[in-house]
Amino acid sequence: MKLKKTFAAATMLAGTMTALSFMSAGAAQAQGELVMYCGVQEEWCRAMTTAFERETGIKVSMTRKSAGEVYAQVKAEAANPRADIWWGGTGDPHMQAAEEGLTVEYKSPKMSELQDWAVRQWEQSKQRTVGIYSGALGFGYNTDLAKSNNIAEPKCWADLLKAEFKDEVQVADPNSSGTAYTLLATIVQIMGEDKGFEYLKALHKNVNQYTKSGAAPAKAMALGETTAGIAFMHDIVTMVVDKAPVKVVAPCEGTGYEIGSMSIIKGAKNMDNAKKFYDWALTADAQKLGADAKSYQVPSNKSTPIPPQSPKLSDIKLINFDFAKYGSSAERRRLLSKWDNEVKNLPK
Ligand code: S7P
Repeated sequence: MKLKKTFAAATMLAGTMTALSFMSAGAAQAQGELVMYCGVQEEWCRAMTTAFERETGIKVSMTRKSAGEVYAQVKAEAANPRADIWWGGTGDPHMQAAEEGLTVEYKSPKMSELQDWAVRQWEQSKQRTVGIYSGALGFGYNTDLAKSNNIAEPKCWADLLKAEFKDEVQVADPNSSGTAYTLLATIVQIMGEDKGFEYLKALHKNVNQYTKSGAAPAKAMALGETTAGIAFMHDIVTMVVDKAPVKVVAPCEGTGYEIGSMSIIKGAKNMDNAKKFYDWALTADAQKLGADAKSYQVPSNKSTPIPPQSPKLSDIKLINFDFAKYGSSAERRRLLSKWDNEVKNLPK
């Protein structure tokens, strides 16, 4: 009987201790994790993940997706968010998420270290997204293919409409890709909406594939799968650095650019860690990791050296891109659905 009681007490104590240790393991786990949605190239996403884990001991669970896809996922998960931080990708879906209350205000102590354009992005989004890098849109062409097909060097957006580029231009779908949405907004701003859509319809005739990711056309060009590809110029430079027979073009009519952004997800389960990552990602040292991963955007921290390979923004004819308008929820939805209805499914 006594033995039975002692056994019962011991079992209860063991049960309580197991429960306590399980709870504290749970708490320690919650303190030590961060779920990141990452919008840049996989190599840079992984470099950021590894460096942050090493510096803080916080375990990062990272998923790489294109900008429009991350936005769609964050929106779908709004009632029970899975991610804590959304790092990278073009600014427009970050702006849309900010307007729709999917992300939260945050003022990092690192704000004073940032370029004006990065701070402007933060101000325009009511402190819900911040600029982490910038880069210009352009296109490139495979010099070997152009030579063997007798195609003259394209220099302007208009050149991509020429008959010799029939089925030889690749670009992403603006619904999934921030790069392709930047193209859509750029063309509309340069040409006006009516002429801009005429241009996109004519371009459609020469497009061989609308890819999901914005950098895919740069990779396809490098592999000789398409003669021309529209992408951010820095993504094409990565191919050149890897010795692909590819030339980068800054279009003669002028071009748009991006402010790659970072936002904290509303309802983040690891809010403190999201803020820790946010502050760290704005430091000069963290921003150096981009160039190490062959990503040649212009960093937003004023003390991070601009990689020598980065296309020089001051040498490119940049348009006065209206980030507030083209990042607004209504305008983004309107333009995307117009592109779906009037361009995407046009017969060739
Ligand atoms: O590859 C880097 C980069 O171009 O990717 C981001 C952008 O969202 C493009 O990816 P998607 O078009 O697939 O969304 C850019 O912000 C970044 O410079």
